[in-house]
Parts: sequence; C-alpha cells; structure tokens
Amino acid sequence: MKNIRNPLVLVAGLLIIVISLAVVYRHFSSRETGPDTETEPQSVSQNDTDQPTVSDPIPSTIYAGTDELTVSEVMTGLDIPWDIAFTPDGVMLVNERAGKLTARLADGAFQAVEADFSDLSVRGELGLMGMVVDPRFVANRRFYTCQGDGGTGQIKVVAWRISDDYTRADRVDDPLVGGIPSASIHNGCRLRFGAEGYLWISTGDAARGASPQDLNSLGGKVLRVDAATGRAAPGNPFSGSENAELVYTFGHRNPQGLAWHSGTGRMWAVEHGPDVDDEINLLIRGGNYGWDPASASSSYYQQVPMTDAVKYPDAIEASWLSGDPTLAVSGAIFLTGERWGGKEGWLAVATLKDSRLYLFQFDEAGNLEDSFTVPELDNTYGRLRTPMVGPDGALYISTSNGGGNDLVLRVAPSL
Ligand SMILES: [Ca+2]
Repeated sequence: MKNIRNPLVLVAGLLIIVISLAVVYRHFSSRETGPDTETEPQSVSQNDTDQPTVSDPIPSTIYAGTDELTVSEVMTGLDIPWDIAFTPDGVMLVNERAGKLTARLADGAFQAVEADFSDLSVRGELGLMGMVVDPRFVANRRFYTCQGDGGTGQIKVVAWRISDDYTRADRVDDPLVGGIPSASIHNGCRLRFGAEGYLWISTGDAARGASPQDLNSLGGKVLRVDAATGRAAPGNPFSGSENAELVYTFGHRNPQGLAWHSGTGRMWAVEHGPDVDDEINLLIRGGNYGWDPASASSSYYQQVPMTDAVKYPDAIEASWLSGDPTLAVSGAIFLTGERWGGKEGWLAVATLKDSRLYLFQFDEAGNLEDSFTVPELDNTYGRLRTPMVGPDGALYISTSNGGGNDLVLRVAPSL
C-alpha cells in the first residue's frame, strides 16, 4: 500500500501546484486585458441603495473554460452612463444621468446628439436613466427615455425621434407615460421591449411604503405598454384604473434591470434589496413579488422581507437571492449569439456595489442552475451599471463611478 500511496500523493501534490500556477497566471493575465482605472468605488457618492463597499460574492466559481474574454474601452470620459442602445444600422446610443446623449456611429466616430433635457430632474439616483430603441426604428426613428421630470416632480417616459444623421433628437410624445413616483432613491426606470413589441418599464417604490402593493400607484411595479400610444398593452392583468391597467407585476422594491429571454418570450427583472436579498425574478403576469414596506408606525419601513410569504402566501419567490450582503444589482441581459458558446442564453447581471459581472444559468421554469463571476471584470473597473449585447455579439458594459471617468467596455470571447 505504501508504495502505491506515495506516488499518488506525489502526483496529487504536483497537480495542485500546476493548477495553482495556472490559476495565478490566469488571474494576472486577465488583469492585463484592460488597464486598471484606479477607480475606488468607495469614493463614489452615488449610492443606488447601498454605500458602495466591496463585498464577498455569493458562492460561485469563476468563468471557467477555454473561452477567455477580451476587454477593451470603446468610450471614455463619461459621467454615469446609465443605458446603452443599439440601432439596426449599428449605431450605439449612450446616455448620461445628468442629461447627455452621444451616438457612436458605425464607423466608430462619436456624435453628440442635441436633445432638450432642460426639464430633467437630477438628484441622487434620479436623472436620465433607462433608454431603448423602438423595434421598428428603421421606419419610425423612435427611441424612449425614462427620466426625472422637474415639472411634475415625478418620473416620465418620453418618446423621441432622432435625425437621420444622429445630430438631433426631438420629443414626439411627452410624456408617453407619466405619473411614476420618484425620489432621490429607488427609481427603477429600466426600459426594454419584450414579446409582441410591447414596452416594459420597471419602477421603484420611491421610498413610499404604500406604493408596491397599491395597484393604483405606478411605483414598485413592472409596467407593460403599447409604445405607440403609452396605453396599456393588450392582455395586461388588471383593470379598475388607468394606472392599474398599465401594471404587469407588482410588489417590487427597486428593479433596475429588465431582460427579455427571446427563446421563452419571458421577461425577467433584477432588483435591489435593502441590506439583504437582491433578487432576480421571472415575471409572471399579475404576479405579486412580495415587497411591502408599509407599516402602521412608519410610512416607509424596510425591515421586511423582499418577498413576504407570510403576509402574501401567493407572492412569487425570487429565482435568485443575493443573501447577505446585497451586491447592488443593476442592468441585465441574456447573452445571445454563437460566439458565447456554452454561455449563450445565460443572464449577465452588472453589479454596482460589488463591482463585478455575474453570469447566471436558469432553466425554463426559472430555477437557478449555475452562476459565475467574470474574472476580467472583478473589481477592475469599479461599479458596473448596464450590460448590452451589440450587433457584433459582444457585450457592452457601462461603468458607474462618476467624476467624468466612466467607460463603456466591450467584452467579447477571444476567438
Ligand atoms: Ca420579491
């Protein structure tokens, strides 16, 4: 036995050393794929629910496999770029929270887009936020923004038409959808198109305890509307008031991510928890997602579960929970395209406080199967806001550190 055992121990020891060296090499070589921005997330004043501190991730493994990622900077010098949208002709639109819009043309040149943001309300987490291009953009040149409205003190969705040369955008429906509660925190505001071309809008509770469970309030909801009119999309579950007719799901806290899975035709939402339990939710028509920060003693009481199954036995449980602490999850998108290989169909989620990109695999019923973080982006670029798949199949990701040092990164498997 001794003769056999010793060589086994020796081989095992050698294997451990080789694997360790490979891991160290991978770690440092991946860091070299993009320059360190020297950004300290802790120095950022923008909060998005939580103070930005680096925390341990949920139990997960790194992006293992043979498909290494290449990271490059495609835009620099931005200030809180909130959303990214691609037009069918390959133009990338990027907005900035303080009220700015830039087009990166198909040839790589940058074009400032003149647009009137004079009534924009910018405070705390509020400003120019979600943005999405109309599915019929070729015919109508329309795109949409979700933004703080200085006129009403609320949030509104505005429809715009952009000029053929991308130099100018004009409002064509203002508001397309208005009356969404706003505050300096918890404003939701992600816009994405889903099945049948309807526009989905995530809204935060705006620190108002009664909103998420009140179908007559547009706060703490995911709305589903006809983008041509701003009215309720056919098939929405509720009636009784104009607001209720817009609601698809309710009982949300601050969903900043919406991701449409084209294969199943289902929309997913990603939302910030309070001090624990960020959530990823598969949206079910008419579902209550269980957030209810109302109490007799306080107008906004957050010491309640993100999904209160005791109070609401029919509440829909999350497909994924961060546990303690939160990561401050923001934008999300399903990876599409063959270049992602075995990761095609996984959900990419950007995190602010945790400053990493997570990849989640869910089954069709919404059960979590696996998750990874991407080592190339682990605390390398600071807070990450929005991932978006470009026409080249690469993932484009905006950072959210402030101070005019933000980036749009391009992340692609090295082929
Ligand atoms: Ca919930």
